[in-house]
Amino acid sequence: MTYTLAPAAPLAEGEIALGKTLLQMMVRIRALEEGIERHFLAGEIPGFAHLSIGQEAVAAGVCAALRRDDYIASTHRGHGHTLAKGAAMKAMVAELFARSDGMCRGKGGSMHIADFSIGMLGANGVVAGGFGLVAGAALAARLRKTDQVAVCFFGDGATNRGPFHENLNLAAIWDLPALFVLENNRYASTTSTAETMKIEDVAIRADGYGMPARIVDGFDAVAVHHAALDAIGRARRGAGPTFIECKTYRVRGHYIGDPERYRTKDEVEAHKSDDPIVRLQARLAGELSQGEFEALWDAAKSEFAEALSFARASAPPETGEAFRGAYAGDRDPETPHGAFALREEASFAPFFSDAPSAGTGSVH
Ligand SMILES: Cc1ncc(C[n+]2csc(CCOP(=O)(O)OP(=O)(O)O)c2C)c(N)n1
Ligand SMILES: [Mg+2]
Repeated sequence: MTYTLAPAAPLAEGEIALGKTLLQMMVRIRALEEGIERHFLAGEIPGFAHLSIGQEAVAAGVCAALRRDDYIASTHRGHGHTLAKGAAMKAMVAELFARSDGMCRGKGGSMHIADFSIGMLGANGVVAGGFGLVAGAALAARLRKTDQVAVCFFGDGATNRGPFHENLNLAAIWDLPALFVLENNRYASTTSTAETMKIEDVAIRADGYGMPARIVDGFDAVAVHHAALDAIGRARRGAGPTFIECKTYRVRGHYIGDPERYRTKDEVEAHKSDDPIVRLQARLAGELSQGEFEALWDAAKSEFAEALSFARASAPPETGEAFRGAYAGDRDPETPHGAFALREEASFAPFFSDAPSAGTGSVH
């Protein structure tokens, strides 16, 4: 099977408002990540941080097609997905600063940030770690008979790992309400996909599982959004999962501080004109003045500045916080062993109505 990449169409008249919304989200993501970059380099953010600069159209386009109660699972490069799913920037920045007012009370950081209240199941330090979460969330939605949809964001590198194949197959045979969104930025850390795959379009892998796939221009937020809307509508109707390959490029290094010895400056430079913000601004030209565009930026920068003050004013977590949330159920951080007792007492409803009761909650 072959897939073609549809060229970007001019914005239809009815798409102006959508275009502005997507542009605003991409500007917020960019302002957040440029801020993260500055303060990481200043030594204020511990751990690692991976930026999605250049790839914002995917997060903005897909998440604008989702409801608050839909689910997403993200990657190690998840700031854009998290913000676009509806997270508060100040809770995100405080989390990256490892502070008690952070989204995960300072224990998750950039790579393990999560907010279940908005269906954000987590960024993930494990490459391909999101597939099982998404298949599970989609199966849960089906069994609970809700019409929620679960979206998995992942990179090209993740498609060479086992969980990709196992979960695509499961999602396909069970017609799960899932969407698999590949951000093909042509690199997995320092390795070009040309060295790890014999194929140009990863989308053909979906065909092996009987799952429909599409390839979209991942720099075009509107095109990504339309592809996501179709796929999400399909999933909600019970028609099963879809695979979307977004052709994109990461303009920054793999992580902040990456010396980038595996690609040339010219290659990166050549992609600058693909910038999804520049491209959408150009397409909105007659409808968005330079002043309005600058106002979008000013608002996003002020939002980051407020988030920064919030993070700096927040205290580091207490030591006992380390035990909170480690096991299912609520627990007293002073008596972490109580968590095991809670687990033994818990009894969960079986997954399938004809399955025997799981009793203690262990389902084999
Ligand atoms: C299971 C596993 N193997 C290796 C790593 C180290 N690692 C972190 S990011 C990364 C590259 C992932 O590439 P891709 O999936 O294309 O995502 P991208 O970084 O391009 O967004 C690797 C190999 C890891 N975190 N987890
Ligand atoms: Mg990649």
